[in-house]
Amino acid sequence: MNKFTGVDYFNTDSLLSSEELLIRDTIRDFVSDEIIPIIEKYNREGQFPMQLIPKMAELGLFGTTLPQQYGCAELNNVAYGLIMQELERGDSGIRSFVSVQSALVMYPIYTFGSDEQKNKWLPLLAKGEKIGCFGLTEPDFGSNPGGMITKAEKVKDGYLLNGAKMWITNGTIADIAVVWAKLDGVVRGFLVEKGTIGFTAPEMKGKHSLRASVTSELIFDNVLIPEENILPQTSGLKNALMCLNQARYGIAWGVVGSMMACYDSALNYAKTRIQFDKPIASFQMIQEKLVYILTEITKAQLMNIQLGRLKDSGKLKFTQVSMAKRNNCEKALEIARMSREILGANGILDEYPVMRHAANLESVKTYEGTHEMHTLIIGEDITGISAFE
Ligand code: TGC
Ligand code: FAD
Repeated sequence: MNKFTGVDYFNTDSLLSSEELLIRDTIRDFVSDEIIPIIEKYNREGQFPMQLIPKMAELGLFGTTLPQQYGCAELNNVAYGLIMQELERGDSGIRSFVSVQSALVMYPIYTFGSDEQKNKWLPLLAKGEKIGCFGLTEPDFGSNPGGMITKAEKVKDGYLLNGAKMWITNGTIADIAVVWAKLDGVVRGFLVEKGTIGFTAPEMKGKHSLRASVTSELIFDNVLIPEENILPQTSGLKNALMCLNQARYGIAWGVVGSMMACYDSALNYAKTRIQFDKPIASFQMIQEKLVYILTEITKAQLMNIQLGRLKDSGKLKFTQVSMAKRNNCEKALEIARMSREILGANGILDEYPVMRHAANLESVKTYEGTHEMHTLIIGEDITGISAFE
């Protein structure tokens, strides 16, 4: 197979610094050498490749933008985005693992945690010696997390936690769960450690999507959380939503990796597949699809770079993140389906990555806020009128 050299019709590389390019290329090689050769097997078996965790830690992929004092790489947000893009070219499940560890576990501990919590957990999470998960969604509250019924009650030695979370990435393999629950009606964040009495995290089975990622329920049955495990700076749903911004930002970049993988596969296939005595790439309707795909990749790349520069300058609005997440996930799924069409019957085989990406992207379009939720978030921003209810 030819070495993947990227997709860059508008020379967007010229908008990146030499350090950003070096980081991108390092992760690109890691994905080509260590993820792509094994991912179909793990996807088929419904397993997460745990052996990648120390290698990803060594590459500085956990908590990438956080300070070096915690053992993190302290890179800028564009570099972080490029890392997400390259990982998702391998598989959305691998990018999900890194997203959750970085954006949904290390970020809230760093932003809302005490010094003790930061010093204890961040270095271990950066080294991949501990794995985290993030519990917001409940069986009956997905798009509307503010309705959550998981509840914490103040008791003598800490807090008693009761309730359940569902669809939690990494739940079963996590050492620490960042769990959102209502305390006296106010949403607060809690660190729930594996092995705490009354806490279980069974894996959810039967997924057709994100098969190389662990998805779990979290069940809390009178779980006693020690006083030192509440995230002290949390005081409302807004804090959980701030974490989502970090993860949605990574997804907006990540799905461009899926787009590139599908485009690369479809273009190579179209140039070599002969029908009616010609390569199918010579037919106008195939070319139209390839041009559409490349145009959407280019638009997403340009959007992401500006998104990243805004984030690095501290000017990014969460509604702008919603626009990028909404657009790029929708286009990535469309591109995966179109690429599958170009590959004809071969497109359904796991010899090619497109069907796996298409299946994964169904989840990616849904989690971190569905397409409809992001439409309503942007709609509210531009009209001043909430259409949620
Ligand atoms: P609402 O009244 O709109 O907002 C409450 C307060 O929060 C503010 N806000 C945000 N702040 C920062 N970032 C954001 N993204 C924010 N969105 C809203 C808002 O301005 C308000 O502030 P204030 O000062 O006025 O109080 O809240 P609502 O209860 O009406 O809910 C609407 C909302 C935004 C929650 C809903 O639209 C939404 O986003 N639903 C989607 C839920 C979601 O995305 N869940 C994700 C779960 S985690 C996950 O999926 C991980 S996937 C992991 C993987 O990669 O594998
Ligand atoms: P629902 O909220 O029930 O929505 C169903 C449909 O109704 C959707 O199409 C939705 O857009 C639409 N809808 C809802 N309300 C409205 C409205 N007002 N107007 C118009 N349409 C509406 N959550 C976590 O907390 N942590 C995780 O780590 C995590 N990982 C996940 C991993 C996977 C593989 C998946 C699939 C999900 C994960 N989630 C996680 C959960 C995810 O965030 C939710 O699935 C998502 O927020 C949507 O919630 P829901 O599935 O309950 O759909």
